[in-house]
Amino acid sequence: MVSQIHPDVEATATEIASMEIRGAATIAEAAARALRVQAEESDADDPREFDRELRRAARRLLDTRPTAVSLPNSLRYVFQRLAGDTVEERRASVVDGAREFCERLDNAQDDLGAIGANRLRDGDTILTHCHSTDALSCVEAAREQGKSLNAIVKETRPRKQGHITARQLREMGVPVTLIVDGAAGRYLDDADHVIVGADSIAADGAVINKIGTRSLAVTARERDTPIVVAAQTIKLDPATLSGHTVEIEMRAEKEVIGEDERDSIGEITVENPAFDVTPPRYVDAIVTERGQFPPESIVTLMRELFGEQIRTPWEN
Ligand code: RUB
Repeated sequence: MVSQIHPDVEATATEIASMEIRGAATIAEAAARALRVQAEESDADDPREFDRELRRAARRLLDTRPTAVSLPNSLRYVFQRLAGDTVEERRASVVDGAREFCERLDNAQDDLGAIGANRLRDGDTILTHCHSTDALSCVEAAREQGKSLNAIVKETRPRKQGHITARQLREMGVPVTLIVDGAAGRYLDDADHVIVGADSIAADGAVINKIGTRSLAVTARERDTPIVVAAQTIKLDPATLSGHTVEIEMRAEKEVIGEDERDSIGEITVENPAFDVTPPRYVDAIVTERGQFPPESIVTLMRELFGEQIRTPWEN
């Protein structure tokens, strides 16, 4: 019998690949929910078939975008709770595991926000890049504490996620100045903090985030503007403990330039890396739900949470 991937899993995978579902935490939550639907709707009649279906669904979800480690971490969390002798027991364990994962994700973001908010003072100006729910959670918590903040928001070419950030900051009552990416250097002197999210954090404390984060961090360091990375612990990449590097997603050329415009220029190469790596020396603090850490010490937390043995249960 060929194990079936549920249409909802297929739809979630398509939406992650096309970025209708995007951002590391949102992707993680969608993946856990998709695995739950796969389990709930499975009509496998023996546990081995049930597990085979789950593994296929997990591989389909993993096959979408390679950089955000929150995706494999979310699947790993659910698989670690897979238990029982019957299909019904195994189904229940996945449903509970996925529900627990989503609850923990929400709580972690709130806890992280409360910690990050302590760094922000009344009247401060933040400068943002891309759109990060973890970073915005810090702003939201600061607003709830009654602090007034201003924001300079980088547009974030080519997909302009800065527009999402601008809209959400406005909803929080934060005045926003939107700038093109190249203007960041000029506006850094007006900023008290650069605050960004992360897709993955390596064992050496390097931060993998939206392309442009690295040059922003380097310039911010030159101006002595602190750079804060807001990242729940599901952004910690346990595979980097054993020397694996994080794959940087290369996206379609057409996100950068339309075909007609490209043809009018002549023969050119277009490249569109979605993420870059910011070395730990440019980062002041990584704010997690477990506290804030200098990037160089994040490895201790990573070992505590994941151990040295990294399992990939979907490969069996
Ligand atoms: C999103 C991005 C975000 C991180 C963190 O990239 O780089 O900064 O994913 O987001 P993309 P969050 O738009 O290509 O997915 O804090 O919401 O997890």
